[in-house]
Amino acid sequence: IPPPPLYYSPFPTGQQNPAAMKNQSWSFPSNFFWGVASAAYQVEGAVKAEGRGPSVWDVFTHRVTDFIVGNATGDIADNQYYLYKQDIARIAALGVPYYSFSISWSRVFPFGRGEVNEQALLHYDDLINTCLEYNVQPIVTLYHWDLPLYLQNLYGGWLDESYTDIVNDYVEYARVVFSRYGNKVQHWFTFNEPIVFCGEYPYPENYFKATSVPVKQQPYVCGHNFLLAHGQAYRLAKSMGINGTVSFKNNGAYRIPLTNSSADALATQRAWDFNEGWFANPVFINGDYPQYLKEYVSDFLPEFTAEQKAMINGSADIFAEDAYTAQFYFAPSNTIEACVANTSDPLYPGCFNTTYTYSDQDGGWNIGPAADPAAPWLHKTSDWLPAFLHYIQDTWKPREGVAITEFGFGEPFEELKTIRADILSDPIRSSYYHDYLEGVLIALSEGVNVVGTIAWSIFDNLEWAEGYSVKFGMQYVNFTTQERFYKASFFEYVNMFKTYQQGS
Ligand code: LGS
Repeated sequence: IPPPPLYYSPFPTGQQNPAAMKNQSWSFPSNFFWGVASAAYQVEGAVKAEGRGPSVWDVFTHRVTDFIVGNATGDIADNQYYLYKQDIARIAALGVPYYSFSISWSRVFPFGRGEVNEQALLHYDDLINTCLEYNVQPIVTLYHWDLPLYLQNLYGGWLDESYTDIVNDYVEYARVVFSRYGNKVQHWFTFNEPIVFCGEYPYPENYFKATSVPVKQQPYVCGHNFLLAHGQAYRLAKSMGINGTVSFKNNGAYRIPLTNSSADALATQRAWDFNEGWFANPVFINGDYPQYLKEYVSDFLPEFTAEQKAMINGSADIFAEDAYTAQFYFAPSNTIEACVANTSDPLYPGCFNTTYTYSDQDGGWNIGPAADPAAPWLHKTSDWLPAFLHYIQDTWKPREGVAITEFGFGEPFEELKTIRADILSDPIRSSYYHDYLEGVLIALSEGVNVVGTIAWSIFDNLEWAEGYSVKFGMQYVNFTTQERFYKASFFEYVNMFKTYQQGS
């Protein structure tokens, strides 16, 4: 276990006393949950260990050519399947109270359905119990994109047009996990970022069973299955009386009209509908898809029965948003009528255009919009984040508040300097976390019910199609030796809570 943390500041004078910098009118409530995150395929490794079955990501990484930067795989990744005890000890040593991770479905059910693999459950028993022994509360996501390969080939996975097989298999998996850990987990997430696994990753025909669903329709079939599976899992959890909140992780960006024209306002509203609203309106408003989805892609949208609407409506306790950044929106130059027909991208049907403005000092990753001629007031994350949190609360009115379940800073060419034996400096990520949490504090002071923040990520890991080329970690990992090193941003993150959380 490493030594107790010191305070490291990204700010010019170097180490500072956080108390001296404290804004007295800000605070995190005492029950605010905060921690760090990972996901099974990105960190576990051990892909053939103890009866794990393959997932679609084993195919993406091993079979699909030119898809993953550097032909990287998750075969070993951070080897967390074996190193979890030290990993939990390292976060506990910094006083991190929550660890958010996902469970691998194809470990628990190597074929996605059928026999449960008890060895996998013994592993997760120990992972969860180790967290609890260290006083780190586990937060569990059931599905972070690693679909058991067998189900992809059996009925097309999330493209299952019966809308029953995939839903039933998922809900059965959820039942096994809920009944094993229901009383040990304070926050459950059924799914991570449906828009990503439904829209962003292709299922190349050569590698999976061919599907009869046309490409343009695929995201909407997948999204429909997601909503049914999520809703049923939520109802199941409640009927089992499990402890803890149950929600799904939605994702996106704060969407800002580029100008104050009504065309840009409309384009921005369409973007909300095609992104967060696609899933949030059914779950938080009325059990049904938002207006612009119905208007523009009605041909692709399956319908819910009245019973299904009632089941989906209200099926989340908190609104969980993975919120990294903001985007400007402007009206497309083509006519709105043509926007669906004109595009080959099924997910973003040309009904709005987007632009990011980056602060480019870091080599490309956006750390929040830099000043844009259209919005000269916007310089950093804390300028837009409170508005985003207000927007979520006002639009979707979650019963138990809003949580930011991922935020973080990805660095493509990360150069780290040693500042102490075990600590490396990453000043841009440090100021990202500092500034972002100031945005959360401002929102709290303005009355938004923000209930938690989870930083992505516990350490560098397999960044999906980017392989190991983009680093999001608050710890650096030497992938040859599997040694971990804290980055200074981790201390910045922790110290914001030491400074501002009531009772800390
Ligand atoms: O590792 C993933 C992280 C990294 O950044 C994680 O598995 C996902 O759940 C999540 O999508 N993650 C993520 N999202 C950032 C999206 C930022 C959008 C801005 C893109 C600008 C070019």
